[in-house]
Amino acid sequence: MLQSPARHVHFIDNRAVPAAGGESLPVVDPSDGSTFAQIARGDARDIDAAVRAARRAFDGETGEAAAGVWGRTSAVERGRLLHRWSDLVLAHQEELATLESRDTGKPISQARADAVALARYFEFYAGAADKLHGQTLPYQHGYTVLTVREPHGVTGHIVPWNYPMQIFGRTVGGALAAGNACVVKPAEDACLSLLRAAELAAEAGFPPGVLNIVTGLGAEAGQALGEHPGIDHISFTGSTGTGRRVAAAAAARHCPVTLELGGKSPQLVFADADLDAALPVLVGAIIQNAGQTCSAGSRVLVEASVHDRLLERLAERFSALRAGPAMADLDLGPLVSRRQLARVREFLDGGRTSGVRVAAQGRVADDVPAAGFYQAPVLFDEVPADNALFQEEVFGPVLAVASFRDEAHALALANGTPYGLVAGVWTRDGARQMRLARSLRAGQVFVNNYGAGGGVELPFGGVGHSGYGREKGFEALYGFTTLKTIAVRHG
Ligand code: TXE
Repeated sequence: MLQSPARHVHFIDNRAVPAAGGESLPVVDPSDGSTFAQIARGDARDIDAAVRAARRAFDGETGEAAAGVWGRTSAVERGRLLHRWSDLVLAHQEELATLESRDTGKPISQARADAVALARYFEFYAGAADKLHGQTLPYQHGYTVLTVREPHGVTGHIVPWNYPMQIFGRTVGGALAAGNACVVKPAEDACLSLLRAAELAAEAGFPPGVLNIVTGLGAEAGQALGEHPGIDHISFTGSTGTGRRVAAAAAARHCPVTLELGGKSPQLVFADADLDAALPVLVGAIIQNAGQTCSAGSRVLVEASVHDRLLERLAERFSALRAGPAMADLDLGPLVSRRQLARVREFLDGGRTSGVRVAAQGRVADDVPAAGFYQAPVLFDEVPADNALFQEEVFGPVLAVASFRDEAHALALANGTPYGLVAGVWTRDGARQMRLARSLRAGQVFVNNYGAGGGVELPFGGVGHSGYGREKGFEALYGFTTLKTIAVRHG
């Protein structure tokens, strides 16, 4: 059964399933503030139904381990299914992009790129599924010892609203390739593209129960997923506070967790850097998705001798930036929700009242609907290291610039927040590139580039308040499996 365009319900056992409680939540278009659809308000009962469906798929009706339809599926078959799903996503790129763009407010061309990235994740993990293997280990005479990588079983996935398709792709793609059955709780602010993608999974041939989606509030459906005893692994992307709660709920039953919790990622610009190459990347890294990006380059640290030159050029670019409705496809769209807009404005007010100088500001286009959640980009200069704009994740189009004296000062500033997700280094000095790459506290370091275009193949995740565990690449597959050592004594 297909979802109706305006009333969306859960996706469990390859079927559209209404909420047990019969309640729904409004879906708001951030571009004009209007409610254009409803989603099911899931609770613990819906999560339980989804986990049971996933367990049946993985364990089978009788519950013996790895005896269900999915538990018996070969790696090559899992790869083929992911390939088919990838093709279907590409064939429905415009539909998925339109859904996500309206749901989140992101400019349509960015949503199109996200749909392509979703297909790419499935393509990557399709190819990886039958290349994930253990080893044989040298041991004493008379023994053969081997390791096998086994799926956890049923994995839970809590997805945020900023990049629903991309984050769903990286987490569910890896989990399915490794042989798990999945229960997904998307963010209440952005579910629609994922509900449609799940229908395409069924069309691709994934058996019932292998991929289930329950929508609803974090405190209800999300909390219930984190606490459910039938979940064997949880992958969470979101805020540090919620990540802590999810990890605590999982710890109560020793359930492993992967946490990706955002950051306050710096880009270090040295006097010898190619400023022409750096400039568009510095701006793009904070403006993409209106700054609502976990890996947003939200701090630019610049060597004092080139500070004025760089700032002038950044200010020129910031002044030219325009925010507008998703379909107008300007530099940035609205923020995802009224709540997120209020949160960002609080940071802006805090920055101004603490005396930080606004060096430049972009504009909201003249004709935007008054009820949309628009915020013009803001460039702050010489932000003190103890200011909230320097320390905390704003998650909006707000860039903090600060200058440094030398390499040691740059490193101290860069590492001077509790986060550690991504860092960028701009310099032509090869030895400095490597020194900094090794001493920056971050899960990814980019030299003379930033983000490497998303890099499906590149392990991603953080240290400190940015979380632990790795998404993307092969590394994610290791996280979605458990390693078993088998020692056979044969004499
Ligand atoms: O995040 P939450 P919010 C950061 C960003 C943003 C801030 C707040 O700084 O401004 O978080 O956003 C689900 N048990 N990031 O409030 O609460 C929720 O339904 C289980 C960075 O939206 O972390 C949603 O699906 N789940 C980040 C998901 O958690 C719960 C992306 C994320 O919501 C839950 C998003 C609970 N008790 C926000 N409470 C990144 N790393 O990119 C909520 N959820």
